[in-house]
Amino acid sequence: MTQSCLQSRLDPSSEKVNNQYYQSNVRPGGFTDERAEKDRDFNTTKMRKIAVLSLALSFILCDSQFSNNNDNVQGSGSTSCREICCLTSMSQNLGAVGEKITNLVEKIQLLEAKLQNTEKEVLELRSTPQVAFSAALRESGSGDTGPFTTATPLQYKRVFSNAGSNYNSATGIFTATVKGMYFFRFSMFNNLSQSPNSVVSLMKNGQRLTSVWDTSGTDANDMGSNAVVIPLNLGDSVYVELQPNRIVYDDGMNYNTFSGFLLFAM
Ligand SMILES: [Ca+2]
Repeated sequence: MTQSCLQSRLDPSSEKVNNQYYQSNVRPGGFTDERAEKDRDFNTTKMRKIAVLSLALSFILCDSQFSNNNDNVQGSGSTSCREICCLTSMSQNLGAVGEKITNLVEKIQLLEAKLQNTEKEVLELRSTPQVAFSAALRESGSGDTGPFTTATPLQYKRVFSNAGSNYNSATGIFTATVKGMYFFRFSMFNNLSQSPNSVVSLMKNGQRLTSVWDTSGTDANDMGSNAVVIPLNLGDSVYVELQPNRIVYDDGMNYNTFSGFLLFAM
């Protein structure tokens, strides 16, 4: 009975447990994961090797025990009793090894599932659109910009960054190529005159969002900023508009800036 038990552990038919385990991983479409099949063959081979080694070890241990017993009590006991004792010991060893292997296979399967989730998240992060830009008004030199008789988009020429190339320094206009939620910020420095005359507005598709204003008082060197978080569709445009007959000043200090970036796609 013990031998048949051992044979069943070494017999390929004993893979039923493993087969059931892997069949649970058959995908909804009815296709078995090829990788899981390879892993199963690999684990089965390993289990066989471990079982054979355990069997050999059990024989050695058992033989050693019998030698000691024979030294102490010569002539006592029969051959059949020694065999039963030996097989019982082997069966216990194999049972313990089998349990450990089962636990290891479960842990490996769990780690594989976690790794697959991590790989999926990395791919999703890599596929996230990257949109961000920042620019200052003047590329070089100093002086006023304006006045113009009509509202005019300010062309921020000194581009610090333009990931995604959605900002056009030739027009001063940001055009969305990704539908999503965006952050925009701009700053304004007045015209350095004793009578300030500066008004700029942040515009979306020709509609005013926010403004910075300095047209009264006797002080100069004032500046301010404003910002928005807005949703944009494909093709929406955002820019900073200098209002009619207004002026802004800038130089190498880069007081007037226009920046924006995609918060998340929608
Ligand atoms: Ca002022």
